[in-house]
Amino acid sequence: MSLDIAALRGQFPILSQSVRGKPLVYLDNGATTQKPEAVIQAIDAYYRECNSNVHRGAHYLSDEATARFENARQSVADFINASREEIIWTRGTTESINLVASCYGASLKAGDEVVISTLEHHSNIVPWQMACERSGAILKVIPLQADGSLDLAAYRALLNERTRIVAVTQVSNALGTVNPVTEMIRDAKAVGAVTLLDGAQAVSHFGVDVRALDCDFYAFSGHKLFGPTGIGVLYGRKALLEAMPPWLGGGEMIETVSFERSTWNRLPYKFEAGTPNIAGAVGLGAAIDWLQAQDRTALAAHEAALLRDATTRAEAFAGMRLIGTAPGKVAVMSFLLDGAHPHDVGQLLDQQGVAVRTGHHCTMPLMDCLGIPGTVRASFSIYNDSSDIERLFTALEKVKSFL
Ligand code: C6P
Repeated sequence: MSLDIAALRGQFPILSQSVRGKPLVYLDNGATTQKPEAVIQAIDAYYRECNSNVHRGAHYLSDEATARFENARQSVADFINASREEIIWTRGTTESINLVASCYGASLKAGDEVVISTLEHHSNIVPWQMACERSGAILKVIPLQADGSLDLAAYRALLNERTRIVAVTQVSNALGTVNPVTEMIRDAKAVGAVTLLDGAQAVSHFGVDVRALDCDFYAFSGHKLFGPTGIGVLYGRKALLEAMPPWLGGGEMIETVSFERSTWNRLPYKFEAGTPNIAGAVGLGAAIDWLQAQDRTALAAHEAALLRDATTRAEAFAGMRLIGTAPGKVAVMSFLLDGAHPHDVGQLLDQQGVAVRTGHHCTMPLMDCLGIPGTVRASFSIYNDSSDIERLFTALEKVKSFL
């Protein structure tokens, strides 16, 4: 399959518009990706053709909605090599991690240890702080090296028989560092710890196989994977999900209810109380089916070439400092311009039609560790091309002259 990025980009209607009088250059893909026509149509078709509640109605529309909803779950399961019953719909990565921190975290005891890393997004820090506060467990943090990679020797030194959970991101949203998670999971398992991977920034860039990774939990969001907002996934190893108490109580998650006691539905419904985001699930299923039909190896190579090109230009750009230079990083160029606040740089780029994110990227402890208030972050996706990089650097030259 040969790559035709122009044709691929043409499938994303939002990208063909002008903003502030300039053709849009969208480099904020770490925050959310844009949606292809196939996803927009799947959501539209759901509402036009079969909007109904799932698993409940004794009528055609409900059967059809249920089929689309459950087919989407199967697409997710195939996408990460899990089984259907191990795929729980959530609102996104944040909710998925909170579910594990609450339900698996309920078994934590005083003196147990939870290991996270300096690279974590707030959503893989705060739920664990809350779980530790409830249980008396202790939070341990893997330190960072100068290039933005984790200090693996320090990680190994943190692990011991008290380590109950290791929860780390697969890819850093702020720096693009790809963590050696296979190795990290093996080390965690050697001390009997359960592992959770935050896959929010990984799934859109390369294939993920939860069985090969051998992780216990894997979390990601639909909206960073060309799907809609408000839908996400928690993968959990079946035996662990079965042993965990449910999270929210209500309809769907029960088998029987009496005023004396209730019993729980089978997996995955035990963790899906209430009417789910049906259109969201259908949209995410369509996004995954669409992505799986692309040549992902070629797209990953395309993204890597974009990052190489951008990095080479950045290194030659006077006054620009790259933040995070770990080998093998993906799709993110975080930087600072001498004497300029990231926020001002972002605003001046926006005036030229270039969308980036600025600030701490919900990684305040990481920024503290780096001794900076934040960065300007250009994050790339499969539909970006060399003209976007060209426009970014032309705009940055102007920013420099303004400041
Ligand atoms: N990062 C960014 O601009 P939600 O909001 O639940 O879909 O995803 C949270 C989340 C968790 N982990 C990582 C590694 C993430 O990057 C994110 C979201 C966005 O970097 C918005 S802060």
